[in-house]
Amino acid sequence: MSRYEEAKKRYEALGVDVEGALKKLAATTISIHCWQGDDVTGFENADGALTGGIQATGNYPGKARTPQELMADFDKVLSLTPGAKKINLHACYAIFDGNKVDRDAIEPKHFAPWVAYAKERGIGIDFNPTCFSHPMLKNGLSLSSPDEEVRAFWIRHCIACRRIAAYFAKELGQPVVNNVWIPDGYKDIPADRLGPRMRLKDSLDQIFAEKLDGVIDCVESKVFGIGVESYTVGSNEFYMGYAASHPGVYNLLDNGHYHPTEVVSDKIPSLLAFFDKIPLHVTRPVRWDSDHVVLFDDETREIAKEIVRNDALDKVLIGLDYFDASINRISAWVVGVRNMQKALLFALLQPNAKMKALQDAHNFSELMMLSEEMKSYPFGDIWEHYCETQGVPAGLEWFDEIKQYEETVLSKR
Ligand code: RNT
Ligand code: ZN
Repeated sequence: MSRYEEAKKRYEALGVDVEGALKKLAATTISIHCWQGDDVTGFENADGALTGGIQATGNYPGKARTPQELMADFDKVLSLTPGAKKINLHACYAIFDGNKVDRDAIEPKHFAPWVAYAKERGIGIDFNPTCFSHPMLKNGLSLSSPDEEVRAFWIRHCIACRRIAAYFAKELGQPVVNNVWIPDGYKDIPADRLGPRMRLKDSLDQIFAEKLDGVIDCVESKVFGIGVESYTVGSNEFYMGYAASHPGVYNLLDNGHYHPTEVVSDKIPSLLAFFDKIPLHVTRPVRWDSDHVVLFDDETREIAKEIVRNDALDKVLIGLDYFDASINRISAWVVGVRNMQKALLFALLQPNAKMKALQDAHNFSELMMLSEEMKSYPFGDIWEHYCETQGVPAGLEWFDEIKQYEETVLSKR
């Protein structure tokens, strides 16, 4: 009997449907952020420097500098990760071919090469307005700015982005998550906390006014950022309230955007009581919103468990959001994508019905015993089998491809 067959038997003895789990996993789409490939710089400026609102740290050689390089790198990621995937783009990844326009004038045609890329690979696209790293981000403010010229610019940008998202949806025949995140906030204690939020609310109302097919509108909150330590306009309460009162707008949860002891795994089953969709940015905050590579750690597994045991694989839209410039970027991408999928598989292989029954019977002794014993069940054998059936490297050998690509491609950049 193969290791897979043996492992399968052990899980089945606990009532786990292993083949059903693998089918569900293969059908679950992970939206992979394009910005791990170039430290969130995009293609607008030749120098590729971030100028405000967001930071990346590290200078590992070989970052993608052109659409062609980013697409080639992303192909490597696709070839080393199992399961269904989408590519998540930011507006700053527009491809201008010499006719650059400003962000408030971008059009679907500037993303036509991405549509061709996605079509050829049979994958979907998600999208994000880029409200950072731009001269119109004045005093660190965009959609909440008291300067009406600034605020109008970013409203036009976000409207343009929704139309581009609708174009992706139409071209690719699948819904597109369009996520608004803004860096707006204040370093020191503000005198007016409501005014900026009322301006943001008005901006969002204008942005979402047009009805567009196939666009899943999202807003992403944050607790604080470097330089905006005292006040964030788009707080959790603000966007939760906005989403709750605007059907069709969803509150995107980034697990780096809360106080360090708050967990997104517990927010998922709270939101499931009220929303038919919960978009996620899965990341790894190290002491703060540091955007480290997603690991197979406790919280990633807890997030996966809440998705799986609440039968919410079709309601929770899983996106990744991290950017580590200090290590091989393709390796960073692949580790995080594989870990998200591993966490989902781990969750699918738990005797979830049995565990729920133990909770309802208030048998917390057995529940603790069972969940701890499950940690050393032969999960790796099922994972390796899954990778083989998906036609991707199962174990350590995927890193050989990274090393080879670094030697032949990345080191030449
Ligand atoms: C920033 C937010 C946001 C960005 C991306 C690039 O704190 O998490 O989602 O990381 O849009
Ligand atoms: Zn995020």
